[in-house]
Amino acid sequence: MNSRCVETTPFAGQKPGTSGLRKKVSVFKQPNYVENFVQSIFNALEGYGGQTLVVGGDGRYFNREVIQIILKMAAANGFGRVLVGQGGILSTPAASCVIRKHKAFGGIVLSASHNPGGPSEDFGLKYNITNGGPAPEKVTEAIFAHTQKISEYRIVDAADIDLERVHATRLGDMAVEVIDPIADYAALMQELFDFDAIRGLLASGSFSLCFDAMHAVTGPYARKILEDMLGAAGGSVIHGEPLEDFGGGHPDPNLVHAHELVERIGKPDGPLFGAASDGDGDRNMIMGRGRFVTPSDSLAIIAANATAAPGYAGGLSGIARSMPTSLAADRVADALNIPCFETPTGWKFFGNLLDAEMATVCGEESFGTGSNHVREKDGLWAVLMWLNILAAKKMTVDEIVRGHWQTYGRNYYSRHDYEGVDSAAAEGLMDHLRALTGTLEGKSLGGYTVAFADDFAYTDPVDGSVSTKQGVRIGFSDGSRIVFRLSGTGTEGATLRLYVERYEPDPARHDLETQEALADLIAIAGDTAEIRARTGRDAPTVIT
Ligand code: G16
Repeated sequence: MNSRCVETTPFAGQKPGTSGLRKKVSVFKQPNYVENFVQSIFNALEGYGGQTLVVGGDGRYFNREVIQIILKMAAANGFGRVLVGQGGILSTPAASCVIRKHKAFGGIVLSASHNPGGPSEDFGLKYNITNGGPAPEKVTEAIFAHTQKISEYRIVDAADIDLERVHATRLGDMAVEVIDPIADYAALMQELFDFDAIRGLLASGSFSLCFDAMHAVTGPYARKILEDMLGAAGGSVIHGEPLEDFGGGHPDPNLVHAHELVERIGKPDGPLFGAASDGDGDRNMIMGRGRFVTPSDSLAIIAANATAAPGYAGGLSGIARSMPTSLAADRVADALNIPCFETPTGWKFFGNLLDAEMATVCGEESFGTGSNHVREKDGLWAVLMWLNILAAKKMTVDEIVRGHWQTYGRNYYSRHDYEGVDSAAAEGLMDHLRALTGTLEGKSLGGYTVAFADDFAYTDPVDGSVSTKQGVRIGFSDGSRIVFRLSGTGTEGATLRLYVERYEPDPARHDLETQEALADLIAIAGDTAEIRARTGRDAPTVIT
């Protein structure tokens, strides 16, 4: 088989963001664009000769074509074996599971997560390391450095591999195994959770669930695990067929985009439990009848009740949350007398803590929860954890949430996104806030006293690496916080994220409407950051 070196020149802007390289499909489709980035990944790695690479994606438009390119380049670069999901499919947590289980050198995951798919929408590509987790910053920086000086890439001339059936074949000297994308993941879930108890809950007749797969990758996983293995009624999984454009929808599991689920659960005879996941299956939204569970509360509640699941019966070593995630998990950690780590946004920052067994469960406000079972956040894992807790406690979602607030107090929490803002204006707003941080401490803003204000920086407790400029936080003396940062996953202009949180210990005040409860702080945030003047926006595009 002929292996060729192809001359190429660098593309500007192949810099991985919060989670890999995400761009419009039209950008990825430029000749050599994918090849340059994949070769730069390989150039940044050492010691992979003869080793195993895992490849799969969320099935979005362009997934199959890119997989064929990666297979041919992996063969030309000397990998010994590639495991690729049938149909080119692997959910992000399943890819992490396969990398770990088969002791692969690493993996390439194709996804733009919750961003829409299709010829005029988004595509993404990221590298995961041996522990199954997203490459840390030192690796992504090395990849970026290679993209800026690349002059050639290597590829074999060969026919495309048949991805549609599970089988083993070869590409030159490299073995290719097209694997069942669900089997390893489903087996892991069975080890972690009490499937008998969940089966009993689902068979009880008084319980019903609806899982919205949003025409994304989780559909086949959810059908297999929830319907086939656990006995949920046929049709419990909706939008279960993965489509290249997600049916034209926005595969982001929140109250805005998972509106059909929200409508179903709002009906008097609707399901008792509802959940949704995103394009690549790592995010989740949890609902019960009459109750939306914020991702921050979900993390805290999972941490407080995890021992109900056999895989966590021995207790947790610690909890980790991203900085903008609410402080609800910190209160659980205090009660359990375990540490709670505050990391920058991005699942990659949890990897070292999990590897060092300093944390067992992790979560982010951006609808991500997970544990040490893989090194990605995991949507179905969160759903199964909730079902396991519901089965063990024999309570409704609403009862569990209220009970949690009674014990720990409630952290009212909301995120306001201003999408598609002019990039220079957004950077200007952040610079303005950074300049203010040194001047705010002790001052009163709208009646709230500033306890601290800073630009969040993180020193990894395991390897000592430092990440700066991770978002501006303003904390008040009553425990309330406002946080500002720019998204690292958008593909058009800038997205300003404002995170607002207020702590309320008094159960008599746990039933306020969230935006009302936070109204003062939202106004303070708008004034302090000069959002209207600097962005020209009167209101956020999405509120979660
Ligand atoms: C990615 C990261 C998450 C992060 C999220 C939002 O999620 O893996 O850790 O919280 O982006 O990031 P940003 O606020 O920078 O847009 P996903 O699901 O998009 O891979």
